[in-house]
Amino acid sequence: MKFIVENMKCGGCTAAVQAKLAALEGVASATVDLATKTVEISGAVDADTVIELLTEAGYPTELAD
Ligand SMILES: [Cu+2]
Repeated sequence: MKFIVENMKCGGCTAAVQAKLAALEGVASATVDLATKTVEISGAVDADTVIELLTEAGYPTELAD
């Protein structure tokens, strides 16, 4: 699953997003790309759960493609 995550502006942001996702049950791996503001997630996790988690953390998120 690929997401577009707004508001990621520096390494601190990507680290925060990465940490949020790592703590989320069902996430096998999460790759955060600052340049393209995208996050690629694999694992058994619901897209809406990811969107809600990151949006509430201050990073408005939507599903890519
Ligand atoms: Cu930042």
